[in-house]
Amino acid sequence: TDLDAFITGLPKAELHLHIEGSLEPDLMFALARRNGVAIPYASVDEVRAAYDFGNLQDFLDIYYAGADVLRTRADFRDLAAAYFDRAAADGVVHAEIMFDPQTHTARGIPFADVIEGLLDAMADAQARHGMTSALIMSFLRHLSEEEAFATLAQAQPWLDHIIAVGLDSSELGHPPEKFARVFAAAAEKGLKLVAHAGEEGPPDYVWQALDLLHVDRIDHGNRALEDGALIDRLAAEGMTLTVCPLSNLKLCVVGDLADHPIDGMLELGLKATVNSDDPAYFGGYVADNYRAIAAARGLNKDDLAALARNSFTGSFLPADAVAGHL
Ligand code: ES4
Ligand code: ZN
Repeated sequence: TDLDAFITGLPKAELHLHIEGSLEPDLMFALARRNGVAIPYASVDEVRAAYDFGNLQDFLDIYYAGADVLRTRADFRDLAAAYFDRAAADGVVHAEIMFDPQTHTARGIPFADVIEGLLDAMADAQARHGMTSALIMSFLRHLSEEEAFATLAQAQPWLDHIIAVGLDSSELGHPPEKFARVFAAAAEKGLKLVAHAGEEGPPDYVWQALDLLHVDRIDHGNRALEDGALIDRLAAEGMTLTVCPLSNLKLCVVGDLADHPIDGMLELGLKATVNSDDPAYFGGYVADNYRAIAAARGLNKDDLAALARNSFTGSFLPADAVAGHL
């Protein structure tokens, strides 16, 4: 349709994407074969049938198991190359992608192999698609502060290739305050800061991300809408929220996309953006997310253009590059 073509043709930045969450079942099988890794599925259909989640933890258990097929620098390159190809086809011109080094270093995969494979694919995406990209190194919040500090130390030789640190994995019981010191250390090294907050966790976790972590963006932020003072704070600061509609549906953060708050966020003056989170697990890439939310909430072209504009103003691109995309 006309709106489909408008969405695909709209230049967009993707700001919330876990590269491990872009592992499609067919690549999972190919890498399992290439690396001689056993996987608990007989077919791609069986994999897809397993992607029925009641909450965030249900998803994370399957997501970490799937990541076990990723072993070599070439695996990380192939994973990211497949994502960049799909993103380019969706009209993404800039992508800030998260990776979870601890998921891999805990299995004995060298940090160097993970990041060098991703950097290979990023250079290739620039060459083949003219796409710019940046890396966000995410700490797993179910692990300790000490382990996050060790990961930051391992990243030291590549800090010029990392734009920001992030915070992901099991939110409930692992508040932002647990990582205040490691985020301060990252900021001192010149890194930007983002954190998942208010996906399943309460508004207090969003306050903590702002006041204790001093984040530059909030990933998700849905539950901030429960707190009027927090809404006012986010709006006054012009804080970007990286919202993920199909993720919210699959993880039961919303019961139905028809009840999704994306347009409500815009009306409240919040800088909401649309992102795919873990597209191989949640049923679609970024254009699918724009299409789904447009259909469910009756968004028009102006709304969609505002969301895309927010994706550039909320990005970590230099000001002249942002201006070039507006
Ligand atoms: C994630 Cl949707 C989501 N939430 C928290 N942590 C994550 N890691 C990958 N996807
Ligand atoms: Zn996420």
